[in-house]
Amino acid sequence: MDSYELLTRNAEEVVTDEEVRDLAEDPAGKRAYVGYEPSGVLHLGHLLTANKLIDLQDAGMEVVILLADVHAYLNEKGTFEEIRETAEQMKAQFLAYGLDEDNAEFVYGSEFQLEEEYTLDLHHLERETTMNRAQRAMAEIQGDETAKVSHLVYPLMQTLDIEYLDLDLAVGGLDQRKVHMLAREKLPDLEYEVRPALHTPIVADLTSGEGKMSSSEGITISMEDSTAELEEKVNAAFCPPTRDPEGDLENPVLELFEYHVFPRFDEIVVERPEKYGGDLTYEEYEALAADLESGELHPADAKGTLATYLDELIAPGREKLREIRD
Ligand code: NAL
Repeated sequence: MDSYELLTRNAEEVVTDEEVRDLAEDPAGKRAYVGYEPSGVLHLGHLLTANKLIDLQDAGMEVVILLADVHAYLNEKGTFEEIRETAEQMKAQFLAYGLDEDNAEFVYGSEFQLEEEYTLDLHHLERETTMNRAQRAMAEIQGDETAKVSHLVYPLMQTLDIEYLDLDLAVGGLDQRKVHMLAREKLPDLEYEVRPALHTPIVADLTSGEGKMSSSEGITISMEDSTAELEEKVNAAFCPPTRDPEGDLENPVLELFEYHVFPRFDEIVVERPEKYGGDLTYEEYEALAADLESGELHPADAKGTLATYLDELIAPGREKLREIRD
């Protein structure tokens, strides 16, 4: 796979394609970031962007993982001490998941976000941005509760971080796109450079295939799940025999194969007894999706296989969590 393909595979959107093509010409040593509000347990949403970080490392880039403690505080995720503690657990789980430690830098937001120069730049951005614009940038990140002033400061700080961490590429889920567009619009006002952004897809809700998978409502799969819990969740998932169900529905089982399993394994084996046709082996997502559509692969076999591979992916992190908690 060439660098451009590695950088962009499974990306829902790149802004702009031309800028990312330039980056792919010579990715060695360039820096990409993802930021996370610290939480004690990683779930599939985190792992989707982590898969992209692994692609970027494979292309020779350095990745910067911002443990966004101040942002989590602004978004009311706990006391500062609680957030700090969950950030350490988060870092341990990312490394267990397979990020290459030699090409990954973990940074706490509070290491630089409380400095005088940063604060003055932030106030400058506050003067340049309407409340309406900041609120819109934050709409998909914040919960449903009434916006506080902290929710307006949040996207402005995320904008500034792109400059302060000296990055060449901003990575995030599609829910981060409005912040990244705000950054592209506002950083030039402070005479800072515009950087390209890459957005990963948001996986559909596991049981309905509708809307987005979320850790706060509905079901997600996390590093905390036992093998049995994981199997139970996958077995209950919505999986029509098509990749394009009607209306606004998606096939979450296929999405998990595409975004979580195939990027991490060279080959997927569906184990079946001889009387049901014997084992099936796939090197590419497309072939598996086509077999599900044709009826060659039964949804129940697809789910069983998905659970097995997801379990293998989360097992090291699950083990790490146990160690930390004991
Ligand atoms: C991501 C988040 C917070 C701050 C950031 C700063 C720089 C780059 C990325 C960042 C978390 C993200 C979320 N907004 O919703 O999880």
